[in-house]
Amino acid sequence: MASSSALSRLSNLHNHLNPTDPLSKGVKLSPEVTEALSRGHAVVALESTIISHGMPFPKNLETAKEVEAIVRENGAVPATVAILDGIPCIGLSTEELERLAKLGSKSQKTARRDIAHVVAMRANGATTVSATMFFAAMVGIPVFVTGGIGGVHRHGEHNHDLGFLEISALVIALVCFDVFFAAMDISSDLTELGRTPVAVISAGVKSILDIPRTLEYLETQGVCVAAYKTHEFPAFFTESSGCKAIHEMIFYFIYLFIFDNNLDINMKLKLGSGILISVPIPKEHTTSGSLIESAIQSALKEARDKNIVGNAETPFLLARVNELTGGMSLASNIALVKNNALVGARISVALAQLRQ
Ligand code: PSU
Ligand code: MN
Repeated sequence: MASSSALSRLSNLHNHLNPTDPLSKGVKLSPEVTEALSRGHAVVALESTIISHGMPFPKNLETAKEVEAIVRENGAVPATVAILDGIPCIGLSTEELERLAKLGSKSQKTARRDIAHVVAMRANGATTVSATMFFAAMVGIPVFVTGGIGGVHRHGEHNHDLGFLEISALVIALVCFDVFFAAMDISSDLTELGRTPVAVISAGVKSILDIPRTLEYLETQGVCVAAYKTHEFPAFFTESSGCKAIHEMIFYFIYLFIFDNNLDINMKLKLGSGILISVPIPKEHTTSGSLIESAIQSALKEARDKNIVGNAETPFLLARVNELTGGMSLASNIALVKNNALVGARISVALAQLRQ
């Protein structure tokens, strides 16, 4: 039989999961987001790992505020998502945004798998793409803007159950040829796109990742991948990845997406999957491809030398690439996030008008 203290802890948790929540779903919506959703106005979800783990303070706060301002200027309401003191918040006040930006990596990077734990611990969690999509879908926000999504990490295909001979070959390869065999690390952003009907606007996938395999995996997950004004899938810092956007959806697709009500059809048919709309970085902010590539190679080598793996790898690589490019990659990152916010806000407004 459960002890009374265990029961009282459970009931505390129950109360904790039902804050002043109009939807009684264990989440707190800002008054502005509540009103916009109830009136059917455009709302754009924004993630918070990019604030806490993706950029240094105070640039992170400045960027988060500017991104929210761009969404507003273009007629939509921004809904930055984060878990504060264990409460999933959808739409942050300026004070909450500041708190999160200052917490930086002291907040827990929160993907889907981490949500329940962060809530139970009443901790502060910055949501990644997967967790932000989850909360956006829960409250009915169909459009979500980010910088870049996670993907399939490089060299994951070499992950086997190794026998003695294979291990010996691996050691020789490591020592003599500096060849690295990594764990099979596939971001939960990709599986979330396969199971959650939200349109995600991003600048594609960083080349710290294996882009062709990321696209293959998105196909496996049944995710519609579109590219904005181009046939090519962008590589975050650069416009080209050498890979085609799977459906070769060019500019007009955005309009098809809106006017054919692609997302609504997606929902009516209960496809259940998300849509990835990749927007290339504006030309004037492209970082030199070769500079980025050599910085990525050095950062990847450092990560494996220091044995930085799992969810620590992406933040480490982002920070190192920025240092190695003398801050150029951060400037590009900020520029592309703002551009994505502009595109996402417009899509969200058009979608809301269509639904009126
Ligand atoms: N890529 C970026 N910037 C980021 C991230 C990815 O260019 O800030 C963050 C996003 O929150 C993304 C997460 O959802 O990293 C993916 O982490 P992982 O690779 O551990 O799944
Ligand atoms: Mn991972």
